Amino acid sequence: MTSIKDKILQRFLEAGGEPISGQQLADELLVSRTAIWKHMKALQQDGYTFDTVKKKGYRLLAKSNKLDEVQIATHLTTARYGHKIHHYDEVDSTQIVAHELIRSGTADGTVVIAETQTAGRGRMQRPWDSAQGRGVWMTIIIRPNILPHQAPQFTLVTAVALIHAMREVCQNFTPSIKWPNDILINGKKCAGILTEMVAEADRIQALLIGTGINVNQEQGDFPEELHHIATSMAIEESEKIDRALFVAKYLGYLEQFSDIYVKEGFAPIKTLWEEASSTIGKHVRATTLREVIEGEAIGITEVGVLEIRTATGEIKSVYSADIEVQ
Ligand code: BT5
Repeated sequence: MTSIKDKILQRFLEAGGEPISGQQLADELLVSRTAIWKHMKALQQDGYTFDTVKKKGYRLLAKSNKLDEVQIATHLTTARYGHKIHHYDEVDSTQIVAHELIRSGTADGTVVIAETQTAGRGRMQRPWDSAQGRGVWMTIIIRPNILPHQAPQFTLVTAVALIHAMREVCQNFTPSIKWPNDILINGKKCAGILTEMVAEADRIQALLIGTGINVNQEQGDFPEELHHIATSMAIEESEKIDRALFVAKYLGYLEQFSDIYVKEGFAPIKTLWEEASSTIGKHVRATTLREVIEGEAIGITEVGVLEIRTATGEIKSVYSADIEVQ
């Protein structure tokens, strides 16, 4: 975060509505008052509103509704995650942008975030609806020292981080995890996780953790086909959510739980996961690439694999599937 424009914005966010004079900014940042004025114009174009207080300077009246790096940084408590944020108004998919960044060797914890996606995707290239300015459509690139077969466990690590962030920011609902990659509120999908990796046979180069989180949509913002299956945090909380604050909390928990996982293994994550799961103990129908398995979801294993007891008493392990909870 080095540009003059970002530094000006940071000062106004810190000032909490108090006026700052143009001369003071120019002196602090070692630029001319004309330069300050130009950057303020650019901030206004980004959606920030200011007014002028006689003899005192400018005052920030309202923040932009965008998820820019500076707003997230004001709430960030992490050591690595989110220290570099690539923010876009529109991309095809944050996963695609992240893949390109990995090729150019980007740092652990780099985030790609977009106000909307034209080709957002879920697992198996299913489309992901990414309403403009309403959600958190983001990919974080991390470089944990783990083996390729451990990558799917990061979906569960991420789910636990999302649950903790939602609980911290919202009070009026209880989110739960549907194995493996959905966050539900009152039975409807509020977020989905897509974990991809760039790896050699025995070594992970990078994980790309994509999260689509419905934050501030109203019911009418969802396309017809999602009306009965999707919800947003704001719908369930009955209040709009500060997306930048939420992203910062989410990155904080994700870094904390990723570090625990890398140091101590899956066991501590498993405990947190089970406490937030709405799948275990339910009758489920799991559609895998090869078969459909029906029965009771009895738990996840020490490595995060779902176990289902079928009507004949046989216990089947499910590594990846779409789950219907009945
Ligand atoms: C997922 O896939 O749930 C993973 C979604 C990951 C999206 C993020 S956004 C940032 C990053 N960049 C990307 O391009 N992707 C990631 P899956 O389990 O396959 O679920 C997909 C299904 O969820 C679709 O077939 C729809 O039925 C439903 N769906 C689509 N958009 C939705 C939305 N906004 N809210 C709730 N459900 C949705």
